[in-house]
Amino acid sequence: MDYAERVLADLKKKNPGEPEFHQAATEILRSLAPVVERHPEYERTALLERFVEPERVVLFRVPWVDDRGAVHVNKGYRVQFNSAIGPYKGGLRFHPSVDLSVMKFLALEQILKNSLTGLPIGGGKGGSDFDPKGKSDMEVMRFCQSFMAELYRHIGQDTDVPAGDIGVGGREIGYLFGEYKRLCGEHVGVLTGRGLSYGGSLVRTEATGYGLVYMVEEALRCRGDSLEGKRVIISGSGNVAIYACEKAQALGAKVVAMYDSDGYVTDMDGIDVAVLKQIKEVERGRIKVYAARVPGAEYHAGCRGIWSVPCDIALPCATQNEIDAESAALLVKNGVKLIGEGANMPTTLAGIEVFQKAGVVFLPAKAANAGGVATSALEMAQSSGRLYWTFEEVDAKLKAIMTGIYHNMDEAAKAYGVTGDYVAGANIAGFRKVADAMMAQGIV
Ligand code: NDP
Ligand code: 2IT
Repeated sequence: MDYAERVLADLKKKNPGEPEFHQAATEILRSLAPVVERHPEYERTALLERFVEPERVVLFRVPWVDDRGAVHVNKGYRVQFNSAIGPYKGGLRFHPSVDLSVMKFLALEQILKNSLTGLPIGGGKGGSDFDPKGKSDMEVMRFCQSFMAELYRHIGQDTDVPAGDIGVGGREIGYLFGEYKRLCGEHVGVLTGRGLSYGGSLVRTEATGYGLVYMVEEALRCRGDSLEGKRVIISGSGNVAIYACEKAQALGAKVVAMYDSDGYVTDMDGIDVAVLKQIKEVERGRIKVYAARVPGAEYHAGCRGIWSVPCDIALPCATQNEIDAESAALLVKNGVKLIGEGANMPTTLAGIEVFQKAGVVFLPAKAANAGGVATSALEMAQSSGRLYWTFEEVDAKLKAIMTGIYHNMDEAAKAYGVTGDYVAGANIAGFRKVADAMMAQGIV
């Protein structure tokens, strides 16, 4: 068995019951096999063994009181996975499905994603199994305050900088920041995705969705094509999905279907983004309402059916493993030409294989959704410099970063003889910088 396969087998044995972590590690380590073959010093210094073991995992309880006075206890996590190239950086996810496996897969992905941005940020992730759905603002605030009452001692602007993810948006970041400031007495850039009135950056809200579409646009441009007239499906209807929809349509595409965890809507005229934002951002409502408000739109219960809607491009922007081999085959049969992953690991390993065998252009999450964290790093730079850049300045930097990542992974794939395999290209390109930094820093 070669070095990468041995490390993978060992990882599975040492971390039982962590399927998402195994899945992410399998994809990454298999891509890295040819790299470690060219660098025997990596095996001598147990570089891969160190790379797949988090530097630190913080696990804590989060007690909070609901509006009726009942006490609840949730689990809190922060996985500080790798700080070779910069302070730990990565979002916080509040969702009932959060467990150690989910946290570790997200943090592992984040290491390579953050490296791909070219900016000095290490990899981390955190969150809780708390479900913000159906909770009042005051319940969410009390939960965030309790979460931060423990987390504050593990983070800092130069050590670990959390941000949002599923279930954590502007409202939650505000409550978390307020509590951090009260406990530490410091107004610093310890969280990103902050509001514009207290240190946030323009474009951070739009960044992941816009960045995804900038990469799609570049991939199409390199093939003599464009978004003009393309039919697009976007899963999810949260932060990433909304701004992917907005940008794709601004560039001439029609987004014909979107979903939330209850069901999906179709709108063959193209989703009305103003209505979508009103429902999702202002009312915090369900996607079903969209079909009731927009003539011609239809609602279908259950979200899996979305992949049966014919499209040229699919942008999964909700959660992990939304597209399995069966859904992938359906998309291929209906003519999909490009997949851009906005969510983290939305396609199963078998699903990826279906797309790649069919010659579909496949832009993997750690490259395609890196625009969010890249803009977070730009927010950190503005905080440290005590200054603000204009929307146009940040947007231009985001676009340059996304096209840069595309070419970086494209070239890495070519250099290793797997032209067009962007899964391998992204893993290799991201890993090279982390490996260099780890080698330079000794056995730590
Ligand atoms: P939001 O909480 O804003 O939106 C999440 C969306 O996905 C909602 O529509 C939600 O539906 C849906 N969803 C979540 N879980 C499930 C599920 N198990 N089944 C079906 N639908 C589900 O999160 P974001 O938009 O911020 O994040 C979406 C994805 O993008 C995640 O994978 C995240 O890790 C990734 N990402 C986010 C970045 C960011 O900057 N925010 C950056 C890079 C990646 P419902 O409301 O019904 O739960
Ligand atoms: O998955 C991700 O890259 C994010 N949720 C964004 C992380 C960040 O620190 O902005």
